[in-house]
Amino acid sequence: MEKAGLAYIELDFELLKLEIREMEALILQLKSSMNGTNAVVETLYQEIRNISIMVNQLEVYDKNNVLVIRREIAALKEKLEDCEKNQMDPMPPGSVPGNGTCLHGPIVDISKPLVVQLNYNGVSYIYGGWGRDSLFGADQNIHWVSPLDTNGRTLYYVRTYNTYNDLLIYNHNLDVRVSSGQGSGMIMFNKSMYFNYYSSRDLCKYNPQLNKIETRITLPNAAYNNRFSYSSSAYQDIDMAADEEGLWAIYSTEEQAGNIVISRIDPISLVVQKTWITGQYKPAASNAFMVCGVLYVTRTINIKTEEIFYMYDTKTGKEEWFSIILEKPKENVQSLSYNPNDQKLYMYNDGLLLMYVLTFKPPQGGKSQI
Ligand SMILES: [Ca+2]
Repeated sequence: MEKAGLAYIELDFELLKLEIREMEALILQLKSSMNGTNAVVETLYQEIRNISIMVNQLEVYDKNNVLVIRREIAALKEKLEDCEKNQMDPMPPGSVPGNGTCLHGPIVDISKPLVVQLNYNGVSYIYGGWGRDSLFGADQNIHWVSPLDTNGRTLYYVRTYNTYNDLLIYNHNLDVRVSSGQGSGMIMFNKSMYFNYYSSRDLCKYNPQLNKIETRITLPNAAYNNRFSYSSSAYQDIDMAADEEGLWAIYSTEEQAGNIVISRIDPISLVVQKTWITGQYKPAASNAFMVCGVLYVTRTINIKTEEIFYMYDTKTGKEEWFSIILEKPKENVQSLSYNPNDQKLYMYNDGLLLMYVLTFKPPQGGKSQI
């Protein structure tokens, strides 16, 4: 499916619409053949409707994103085919739905860290971030690494690699100089880097291909300049995050007395769409990330151990305290981000690039939602 998707060079929205209409017909057929409702089919139905809306919007606003849509359509088609094959039991009991879906429960476990490599600048560059494109459906071959200046504050460079193997042998594709970001809260989303602009409460959308800031806008009331950063990383007042539901900013304000504030951000305009207030003091946390609209917060236990200890669900407004332990080879967590494409966490740990695999609670305590 992927190869077929990539072969579409020209924008052919009529063909895309035709494919979506075919998928809609198939999913309706599947729905009517089921006895009662089925969570997988219902979600697929919703996803197909969403992509139909997205295609119409893209046709008007952003034709360059057709490849992302093609990948999503390819992924949806595969899911549809799986659904057809397993019509009687699309999700066996105890299984956890795949990447990009939010049918599962919260995080219940985390792997040991995979130490991918030391950042390309070496051991002195202990601050920074890294990862892959966190837009669901984005090209996952591209890897980005962004060590901050040794002052622990200034973001000057973002490096990208075309493949994981290129990353491993430091065979880089592109170095761009950003003028300038602040802190290690940067993230790549739909090929752009999003970060806090230097010495301001502004958010930036930076296009590495064009080497320019495309959008810069103030994040209203956000504290900045190391006012409410995390416990082990300075100047990360604004921590950008992405999950299955889009782009987020994790930060704080004077009004909330340093407690974590979450805002959902429009990826094009950077305008705040909605804001949630949590009861967790940000400087007491070491970092945070979003999964399926749920904020997860970490804190330091000791120099070898972190703990995911707090979650806040933006759908219900409920917060919860719990404990999942993370091992770390070095003392300080400089950045921690989730990628909905592989359901992994990416950590920049005093210059080391680490990866963790998350395990989620199966839906409804391990039973299929048939
Ligand atoms: Ca983070």
